Amino acid sequence: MNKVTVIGAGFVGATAAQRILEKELADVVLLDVVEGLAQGKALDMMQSTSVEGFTTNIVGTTNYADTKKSDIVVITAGLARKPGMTRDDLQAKNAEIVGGIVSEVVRYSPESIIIVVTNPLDVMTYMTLKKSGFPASRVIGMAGVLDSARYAYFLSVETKVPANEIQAMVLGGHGDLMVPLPKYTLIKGKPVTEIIPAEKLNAINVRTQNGGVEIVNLLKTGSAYYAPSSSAVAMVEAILKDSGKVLPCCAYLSGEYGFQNVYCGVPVRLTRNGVDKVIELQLTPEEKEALKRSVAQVTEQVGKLKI
Ligand code: TXD
Repeated sequence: MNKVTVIGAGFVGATAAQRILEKELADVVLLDVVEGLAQGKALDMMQSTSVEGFTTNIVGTTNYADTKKSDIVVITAGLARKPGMTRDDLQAKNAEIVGGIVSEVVRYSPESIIIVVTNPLDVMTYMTLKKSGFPASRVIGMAGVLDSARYAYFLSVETKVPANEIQAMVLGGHGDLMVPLPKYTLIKGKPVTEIIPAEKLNAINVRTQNGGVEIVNLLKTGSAYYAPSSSAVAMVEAILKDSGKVLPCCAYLSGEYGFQNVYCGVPVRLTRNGVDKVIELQLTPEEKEALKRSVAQVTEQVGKLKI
């Protein structure tokens, strides 16, 4: 059986653990610093086995020894964004948290693939690469699947086409400057630009860019976790099943799209080894410019890291 460790037993971590269990993708180790939190949630999930019928197992712990030899480690630990708090406010605190976690992951699961979820996503993923010393193929961030899923949902509401028949594509950093790509977004195989008038489409693009904030403002405390956990688990599934599926992920660029030494949301082919290939789409000059702005923002934030 595959083994996936989820670090952080908060909203995203616990929901991701539940989805992995119920899909029977792997046995799960759920780890949190708060004594009893991961243990309690794991016990609760195990008590649902006879009802749900899954055969996978979950252990809750505060001890990294239990995470030994994980195939994948999903890092969700950190502070969540509160209303009025920007992603940037989170950076210093979460860098400290994620930095500490990465040392333990390297120690106990040196062959693992790390999926970073903690915000600010692109910066945390870059830091994880540098701290772990892992090859870039084994350090991936989750953002693009979520941003594209949000885009697909908004487009489905507009067109009344079920979201699972919409192939949405959003690139760039996981921030206000992310880049929805209408040309590569297909509704029943047709580019969305041929279906939705430009003005309406623009409004949907903007709503997608603010997708996280909209939910933070509604919830008042905490941030989104159902779609984020689904998105992280989609990456886990593609990797464990060696599917070769192309998903938009936060991946390391070494020349692709004209960028070097930076993490950015791009389509990647996922296999059992992690990122098998970065897929380069043909972008319009405007999209290229938007991607450049998004990457510049990430690079600026990375510059503030103490690594
Ligand atoms: O698209 C994306 N990448 C994101 C990112 C979508 C949604 C949420 N995103 C970010 O994930 C969010 O901004 C946060 O940085 C993380 C986790 O969000 P979540 O909503 O799960 O936050 P919680 O519920 O506060 O859970 C965080 C848990 C909590 O239980 C803490 O006790 C724990 O992290 N924590 C730790 N666990 C282990 N080790 C350490 N050091 C640690 N510090 C805190």
